[in-house]
Amino acid sequence: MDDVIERLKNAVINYDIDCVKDIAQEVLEKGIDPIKAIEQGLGEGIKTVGKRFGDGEIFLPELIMGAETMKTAMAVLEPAIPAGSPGRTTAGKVLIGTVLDDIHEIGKNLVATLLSANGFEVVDLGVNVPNEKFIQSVKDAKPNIVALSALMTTTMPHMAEVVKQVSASQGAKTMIGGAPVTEDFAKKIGASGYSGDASGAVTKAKELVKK
Ligand code: B12
Repeated sequence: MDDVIERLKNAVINYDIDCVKDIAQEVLEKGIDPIKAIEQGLGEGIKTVGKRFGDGEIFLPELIMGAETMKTAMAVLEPAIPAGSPGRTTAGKVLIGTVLDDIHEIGKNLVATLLSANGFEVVDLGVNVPNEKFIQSVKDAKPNIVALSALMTTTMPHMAEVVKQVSASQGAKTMIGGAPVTEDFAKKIGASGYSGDASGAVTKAKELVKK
């Protein structure tokens, strides 16, 4: 792995918020793909922090510091993600949000950024989105795809409810993701698509708009 990506990962693990911005700048100066740096550097770092939190080795303040460190670097790297060719027709419209009672936004934002960069029009409803808001927004915005993110096993059931209602109304295709979400769960609740990462979400979205 590139030394700079390794340093990005370690900055998140060590909550090194002072240095992380400079390391992210270095990524861009060296011409390293920002998506690779986000996924292999920041993403791997935050997974380590999450595991330590889950194992009881660290507590909420440290978890928050790890997330803030990641967000600081994302603010530098995300704008550098190459956009699709300007002026071309949109690849489709995606309504995205994190489900009710869930405030995790980093993965959802990354998916939204990559979708936009690949020519999709993205309507981002934010986090902690009530099921009814998703349903109403499908009616208002008429997206091709509704993309739902959940990071907690306790909030995944909201996905099932939104998918059920959107499918029943045949208003749009549905795509789900987030760390605890699996392909099996997606099939079980009848979602049209699933991906375990942001690049895969773009591939899946392209497939779904063609269907
Ligand atoms: C960062 C983080 C936080 C931050 C969130 C900051 C923010 N602004 O988003 C803070 C500190 C605020 C936080 C709070 C909490 N957290 Co937290 N958090 C995490 C952590 C460490 C990383 C999540 C993350 O950002 N990952 C990086 C991104 C890039 O990855 P990702 O989200 O998985 O997204 C990728 C894919 O999943 C996919 N994807 C994501 N969304 C979508 C959507 C679609 C449509 C598709 C196709 C793909 C896709 O693409 C993304 C890019 O590759 C995880 C641990 C983990 N392993 O996930 C715990 C974790 C999710 N948190 C957890 C918990 C318990 C909490 C708290 C309840 C803690 C507390 N006691 O208060 C609160 C929750 C509050 C709430 N109501 O939501 C638990 C959940 C356990 C469970 N029940 O399932 C975890 C698993 C930690 C653990 N091991 O215990 N958390």
